[in-house]
Amino acid sequence: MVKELLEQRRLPELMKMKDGTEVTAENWAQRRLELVDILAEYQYGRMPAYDGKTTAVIESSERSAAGKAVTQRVKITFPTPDGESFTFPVSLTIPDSAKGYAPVPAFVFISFGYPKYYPLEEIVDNDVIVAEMIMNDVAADREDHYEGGMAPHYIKDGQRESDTFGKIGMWAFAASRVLDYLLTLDCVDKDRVGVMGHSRLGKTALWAGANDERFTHVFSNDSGCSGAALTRMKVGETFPRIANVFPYWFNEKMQEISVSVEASEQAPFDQHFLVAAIAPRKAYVASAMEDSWADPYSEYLACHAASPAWEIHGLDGFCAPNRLPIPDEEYTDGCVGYHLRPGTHFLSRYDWIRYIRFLKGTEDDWEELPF
Ligand code: GTR
Repeated sequence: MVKELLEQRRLPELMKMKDGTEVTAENWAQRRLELVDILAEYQYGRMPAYDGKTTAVIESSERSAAGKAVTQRVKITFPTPDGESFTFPVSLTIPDSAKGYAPVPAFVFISFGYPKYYPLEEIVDNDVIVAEMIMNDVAADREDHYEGGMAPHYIKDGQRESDTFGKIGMWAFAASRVLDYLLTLDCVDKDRVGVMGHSRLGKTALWAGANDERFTHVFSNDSGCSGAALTRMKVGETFPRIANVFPYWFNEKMQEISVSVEASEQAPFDQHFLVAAIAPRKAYVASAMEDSWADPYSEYLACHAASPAWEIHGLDGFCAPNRLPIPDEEYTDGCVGYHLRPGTHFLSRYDWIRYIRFLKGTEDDWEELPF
């Protein structure tokens, strides 16, 4: 059934190089770069080159999560191409347990900064570090003609080339700067560092993970259109709609492929390219049953369509049945995790708990997670 549903979507071929060569484990690294390049060209814009000189200052530190952790306010600074620098804050919570012998997993959580659900105590009880970065501290989530945040250091007078990045690219770039800092900390397990975001920030987490291979796990919560959901035959939000309402999230060329639904379905990529660009690392896509704007089935089918990118490495890709999912099902046996939460568009405790499990990876550690 899944095969037929995917055939109807007429997706661009994932497992062929641009020159037509079959994709194998040997040329995967090259194919991955092709995927990132095509997504940068048509949708998100290119990531600026970076020399790696990120610095951090701990501004304050306080006990948190009922006294089981410390939350630090850290100012992250990175040099910008105009010879200046840009600084943004991160809220970094380190459980006391991380001061033990073994380093612990960590999330870079790209956040709206207003109460979407953020279960700090559960995260801390499970010996996981979380670094929360708020999108508006990096670049405002509105049409500001690239005058605020990090944008003017990269874009002069609001004038962009067709492949200059937009806000999604900026938030993703900043997530990598948070990662620069986390990777300097002894308490962080470098083999388990995930990037996570909800909705527009789920799109951002996928793009951050596609670009930065140091993220070992990538979590997309209800990311929908131009996130994990296939564009071809998608229901709910479409490219013309998203490109019209949120042009500043994307590059300029996104407008050209978004003049109509037909034009967007002719684009030389679909969103399974984005999920696949995370291979052979771990990806997790989560949907909510009532989130028809994002389209849960188009997210689920994208996971199936991306799965060969893991299989060529001899890994299990997306281990899910040959049918559409029903609410409360989760598939986490392969390198691509998925769940379909009952309910609406939201980042809930239900979602977080499954992300913690997937990031930790070992069932022994799950005892304190009630569902
Ligand atoms: C909506 C947008 C979606 C999604 C959502 C969100 O307005 O159409 O693509 O990103 O916002 O971020 O909450």
